[in-house]
Amino acid sequence: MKQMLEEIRNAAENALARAEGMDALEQVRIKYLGKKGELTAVLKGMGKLSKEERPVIGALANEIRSSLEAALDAKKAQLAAALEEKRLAAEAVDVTMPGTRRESGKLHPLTQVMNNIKDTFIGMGFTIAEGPEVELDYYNFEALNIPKNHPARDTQDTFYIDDDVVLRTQTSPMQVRVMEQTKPPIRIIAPGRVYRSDSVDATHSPVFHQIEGLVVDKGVTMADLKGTLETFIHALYGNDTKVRFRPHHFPFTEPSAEVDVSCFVCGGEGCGVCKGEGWIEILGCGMVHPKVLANCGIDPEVYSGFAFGIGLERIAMRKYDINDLRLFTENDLRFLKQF
Ligand code: 2NM
Repeated sequence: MKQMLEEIRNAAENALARAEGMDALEQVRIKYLGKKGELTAVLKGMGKLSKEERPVIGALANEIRSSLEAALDAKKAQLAAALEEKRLAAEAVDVTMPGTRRESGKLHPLTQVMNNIKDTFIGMGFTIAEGPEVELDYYNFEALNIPKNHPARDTQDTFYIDDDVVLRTQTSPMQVRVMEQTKPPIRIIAPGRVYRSDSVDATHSPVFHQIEGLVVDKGVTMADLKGTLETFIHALYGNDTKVRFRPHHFPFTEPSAEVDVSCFVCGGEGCGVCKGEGWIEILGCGMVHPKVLANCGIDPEVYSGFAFGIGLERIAMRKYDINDLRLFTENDLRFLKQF
């Protein structure tokens, strides 16, 4: 009996040593210490032993049981520690590894130029007025002193939704809306998309962008117009840029002018960019026509104002030396990444 017990101990210890995982360990426990286990079976047979033998064998059996239980617990703890170590190693993060770089996008060149121009005018105390791109004929033409028979109204030039509704051909209808609703002083810019019925080529597009400005107050003169636009142009092209006002005609301003800047490529000498002129046209402007003020409920005997219109695409094309309008809308990353 004693020998049997020692054999069980040996077999159990060997099995324990060989057990490689929690499942194997549990199998060992069941095999030797379980209800139907080998050690349990021996203990169950104790009844057949003599009075003298019983306590000796009993004590030995109990000693083996607790020693096996202890060994089992120790092995269990060892296995658990090994498993934990493995898990931690698998989860380890190498903080010295380079990260995966997320490429950031950037603003479209037209948006960048638009933001620059807006900032310049905001710096001069202007606020931004935005409004509908689908406009009433009244706001786009009639209120701006563009009569029914004016060539700008031809279906060749304007997109009509119906007889009274058009896609705005300029952002000035927004200025009419502001003048109708606001008592002067008014100092706004109206940036946004405008539409003309043009075919697409390098310099024409049926959709483009304008920034129009409007100032209305008592005593506003052409000198204010010139000072404001010179400040804007110097911010855009540098303080050395010369500015020239050339008489022109717009139905909504009187007098009207076009503004040229000294060529920023040759400085006025004459080159390919300015076509030998030394000057480049960049915007149109004028004193708001008294009829337009009156149409908007502003008394032209009390108030006067100036207005101007800037084509965004043209400015951006000059700034970045872009020779084809279509590049702005083709979404070619090779183009867009340059700005
Ligand atoms: C231009 C040129 C000159 C202009 C006029 C007005 C308004 F609403 F006040 F009458 N807004 N914008 C204007 C004047 C626009 O664009 C080349």
